[in-house]
Formats: sequence, structure tokens, C-alpha cells
Amino acid sequence: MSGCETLNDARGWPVSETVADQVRRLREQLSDWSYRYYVLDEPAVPDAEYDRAFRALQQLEQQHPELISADSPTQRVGDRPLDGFSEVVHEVPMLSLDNAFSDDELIAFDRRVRERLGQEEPIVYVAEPKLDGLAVSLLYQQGELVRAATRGDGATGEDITANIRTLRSVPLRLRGKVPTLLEVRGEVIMPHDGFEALNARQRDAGQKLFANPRNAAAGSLRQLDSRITAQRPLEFYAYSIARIAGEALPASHMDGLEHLRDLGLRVNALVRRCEGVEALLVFYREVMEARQALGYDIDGVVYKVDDLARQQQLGFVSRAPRWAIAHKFPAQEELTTLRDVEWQVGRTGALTPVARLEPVFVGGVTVSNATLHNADEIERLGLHIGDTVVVLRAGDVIPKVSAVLPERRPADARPIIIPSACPVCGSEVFRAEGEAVTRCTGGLICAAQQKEAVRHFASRRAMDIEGLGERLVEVLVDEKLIGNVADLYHLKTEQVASLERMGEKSAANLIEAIEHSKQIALPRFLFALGIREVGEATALALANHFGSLQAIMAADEAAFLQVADVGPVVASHLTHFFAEPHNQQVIAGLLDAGVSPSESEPQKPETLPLHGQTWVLTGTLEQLTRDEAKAALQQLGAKVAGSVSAKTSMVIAGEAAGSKLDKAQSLGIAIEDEAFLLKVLTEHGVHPGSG
Ligand code: D41
Repeated sequence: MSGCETLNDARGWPVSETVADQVRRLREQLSDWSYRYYVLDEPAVPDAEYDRAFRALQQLEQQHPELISADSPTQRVGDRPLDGFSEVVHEVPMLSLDNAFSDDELIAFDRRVRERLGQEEPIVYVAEPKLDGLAVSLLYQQGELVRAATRGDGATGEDITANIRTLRSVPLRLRGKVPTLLEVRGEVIMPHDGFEALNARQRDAGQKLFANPRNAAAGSLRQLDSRITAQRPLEFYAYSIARIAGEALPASHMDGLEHLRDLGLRVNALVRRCEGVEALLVFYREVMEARQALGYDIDGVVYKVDDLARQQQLGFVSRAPRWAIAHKFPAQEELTTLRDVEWQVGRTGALTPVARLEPVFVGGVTVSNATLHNADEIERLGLHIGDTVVVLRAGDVIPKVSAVLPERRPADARPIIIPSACPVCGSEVFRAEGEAVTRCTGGLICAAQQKEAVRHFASRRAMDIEGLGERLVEVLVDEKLIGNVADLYHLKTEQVASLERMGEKSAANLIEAIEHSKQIALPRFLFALGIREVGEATALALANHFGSLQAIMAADEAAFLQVADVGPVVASHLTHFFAEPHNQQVIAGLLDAGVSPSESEPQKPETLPLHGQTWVLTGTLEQLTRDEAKAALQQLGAKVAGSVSAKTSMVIAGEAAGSKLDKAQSLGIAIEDEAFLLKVLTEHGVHPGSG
């Protein structure tokens, strides 16, 4: 105990502290938090806390501009663009790395190293991931960042100090006891999440997209206006000391990296000391496994002889050190030829173009097919059959055609034609306005969609056929007992009982459940047909509006558009569905088999009890799902909106209702709970969830 008490303010600082002390304290605090965040990878405080301290410092500096210094964290961004980059001559050249493309080439490298050193025993190496970014060189004098340069041709680069200063992972001042001079080399990269976000912003702003994180990083460092660079998610990792003065060079590469960490520079966490070539190969495989999950691109690993004296002994050949090598991962992009395009039909009827390629070795496997996603993608790529294309296969993801080389297009190249009929069932195909996907309209008969169609038809909210689960649908279709939903109604107990893992009893139950489903409410029947974008609420609106299946099947697009809740897209899905002869046949088959959807008088919307009202559902309901509650309210003529406004008639608040509830309260709108909703529904004879 000092015995001398000082008064502290709310932050715990002595009140007598001078402004200069406060500024210094804030800077130390901020740089310490950055160090813990970037170098130790152990964030000390939430971002908001950092931001508060940052703003406090900004404010003090504004009031006392004489206290501003270049190494203050507030001074990362300059305020005017440069006319151009000036040249930087690298006092210590920035070397390049030799490559090994196979285990054998690596083993040969290790043998050469041991021969030159006259050493039989295993060499101690340091293994590092090879970050796929841009090499830069940072110069610190008396601990302060004074210059940053690109690699250029290795002998001269460009001065990008203003841009590098904007990277928060680059300290503007080193920590602790600093060398009088330090030149450190490292890589600037853009992580995947930042890259995706940047491209999304570029797209929104109508700007050109970056092809990959490396290009985005390069483009960001090449900005003459550092205010733009400051908005780009760039990160720096240090990987070697080029020169150091005022203290001795560490004895090994690993010691050097640890020293860099202590000085506040970020070093990649995967870096390892490895003894002997086998350990290098283990490291290579481990990093390759971890590659997809790293969050940034690497294109291989780098091995360096650890001992600096041995490095010196080995020296250089031309411009690469003999003591280091890059062990590259298999290329993830290769060129090949597009032989043909085939169209596959998915379980929901989407037609997907698949590229048939001249087989090519890429990403470690031979690829002969790649997805083309949809017709828009083909158009975007400007693809022709016969084209030379770039195939991308990253990790375990499906190979894709990522680009075309139009200058290599042969004279006999053919354009790609979108089929006009489904390649599986021959039904008409259809592409809704504004949609990228072309779809088969033969949903009820198309073999590609059979299983999905039957599964949906039988599901609880549709025909509710108990016991007809996904697995059984699979078997029934595979055993060719059914081809479409109408065939369900011709199944015999003996047929079902003969299936694997089906007893007499469960077979009888199934047939009974199928029989039971024949009496069905029209909205459920419509929903069960699996028409695109016709959910329960739309099915209900259609049933209310038209009253019968016959009336619906006779309607044209204009008539569908009269239905509340039906817009142009749904209207065109409906028209195409009912116009397809295959679908008409299946519906006729269902009716012939005795399925009889209920009929009722078409209801005039004005006569519905909640007509003209807008309800909002918020929070979690206990008894009903959101969809059920919504459908039930719509059945009574209410509109169900997603947000509260002055037009809202009623808010139903379930468990953990949030901002919508606050808003309703502030607008003075009636708020009730789920019990009230259920009471209203029963009073009007609506039993949600039971059709
Ligand atoms: O991660 C990298 N891209 C990386 C590049 C790394 N981890 N270490 C490297 N080490 C060197 C030497 C051995 C010459 C100091 C490198 C590079 N060079 C390098 N980057 C670009 C050219 C050379």
C-alpha cells in the first residue's frame, strides 16, 4: 500500500491526469487491444469498447491538435489521394521461392539441402502455410512504421505506405524494447468473408466484381486514395526478417518469428517447427485438410531451414534461396474443352445444365462434368459448345465452369439451346418472368419429380396420409408400384404387405389411410398438387374464390389474377400447371379413383368476417404454426402483414415478441395473445391445421 490515495474518475483514471497523459494512455490501451486481437488472437474487449476508446482519443486530439502524432491509431487514414506511387529500392532484395509440385520433388529438395550441408541427420525446418496474397516489405525505424513497399520485381517496388497504414493488423508502432531498425516481410491477404462482403457491395453499387480474394487484395493495395483502401478488409501476416539493427539477428527462423510476435507483428498461427522431410509431408497433408476452413486462400505451404547459420551456408541460386521451397497444392483451376451440355431435372423440376468436359486433372481429381447452374449463367459466361473453358474445383465443392476463353473459340462452336420440353418426361418447360431457373411443368408425372411429388402429396398439411413417409414413397416408386399420385388409390394391401419391412397390419393401415384421404377439403387438395409457389394460404384463397376444382381448372391467367394474394408469377405457374395435359390426366385419375375435393359456394371477400382488417403475428405461438395461423386468418378475410404500421388492426403477440410489439404499443394498436386468436377462429368455425 502506498498510503497516498488518488481520486479516480468513472473510467478509473486519476482525475489529475493531464490531457497528454490521457492521450498516451488511450493510445497504449488501443494498441494493446489490437495486439491481443491480431497477434495473440485473444480479443480482450468487445468491439464496442474499442470503438468508444477510439472515439474518446479522436475527441481529445481534435481539442488538442498539437498532441496528434503519426503513430496514433486515429491517423491510419490519409485525407487526400496520391498522384502516383514512388519507387522503393529494396536494400535487401525480395527473393522468390522455388516450387515443389510433388512429394518426390520435396524429397529431392531435402536431399540436396542435406548434401550441401554434409548432414545425414534430419534437418529442422519451419513449415508455414503459403498465403495467397501480395508480398510486402515494412520498414520500422526506432519502432515506428516509416515505409511500406510492394515486392515489385524483387529489386524495386512501389511505396504503398499510406495504404498499409490503414491495415489494423499492421502496428504503426512496435511494442516493448524496439530495434533501431527492422525490415519485415510478409503477405497481405483478403479473408473470404471480407471478400464476399466487398463483392456484394460492389454489385450493389453497380461496380465490377473481383475474380478472387487475391485480385481484390491487389486492387485494394493499388489505390491512390488510402481512404478507399481503409474500407477494404485487408490483413497482414509477417513471415521473415529482412534486416534488423540495434540488436542481434535471432539464431533461427522460428526465433525470428517469435520475436516479430513480441514486437506486435502478426504471424500465422499454423507455423510449426518440423524435423525431417516426413514431418513436412505430414504438415502438408494437415494444412491441405484444414484449407477449406481457414477463411482465407492459401496455395501451398512453405518450408524453410530453421537454423540461420545453415541458411547462410546454403545461400541462393539466381533469385531464390536454396534453404526454402514452396510445396504447392494441386491447381484448383485448369483449362479444358466443353464437349456438350446436358440438362438434368431435379426433384423439384428445375432444369440444370451440366457441362460435359474433356477430362482434366484439377483440384486433385479428374473432372469430366461441371455444373453450369442455369441458363442465365450460360449467358453470363457467353458459353458455346466447343469452347475452351476454365474449370474450378476448390476443395470438396462441385466443380464449376468459371470462365470462357472466347479468343480460343473454334469455327464449328455451337450455341447452347435451352430445351423446350422436359428431357425426362417431355412435358412443356417454363421459365417464370424474372426467374433464372427453367422448370418442367409435368410435376405430377415426371419421373425426376415422382418421389418428391408423392411425398408432398401425402404430407400432413396436404392429403395427410398417415404412414406414407419418405422411405416408403421411395420404395413404392422404386418397385414401380406407383408412378404418380393417382396410382396410390389403386394400391392393394397384398402389394404393400409384400414389401420389405412391411407387415400385413401396417399395409392394411396404409390402404385405410389412403382411402380415408379421398374426402378432402379443396384447399388441402390444391396444396397437395405441389404447384409452384402455391402454398397453403394461396390454396385457401383459390378455394374461397372459385369454390370448386372444376372452376379452378377452367380459369385463365386473368381469372387467377382476380384472386387476392395471387400475383403474376403465381398466376402463370397456375396456368402452366393446369394447361399441361399430363397433369390433367393425373387429376382426372385422382377424381376417377374417388378423390373428391369439397365444394362450396365461392365466397365474396366483402362477406368474410375479417374483411378489410390487417393482422400482424409476432413472437412464437404455442398451438399453431405461423403458417397455420396466417392461413386461418386469411380464410376469414384478414390480410396478414409482416410489419406493424398505422394500418394494422390487431397484433397477436406470442412468446418472446420483440420490436413489433414495441411498435404496436407506441402506435396504440390493439394487442392480444394466442388464446384470443384461437377464440376468434373457433367462433367463426375455423379449425386451423385440420383443413
Ligand atoms: O505465405 C507466403 N506467401 C510466404 C511467402 C511465406 N510464408 N514465406 C515466404 N518466404 C519467403 C522467403 C523465404 C524468400 C523469405 C514467402 C516468400 N519468400 C515470397 N513471397 C513472394 C515471393 C516470395
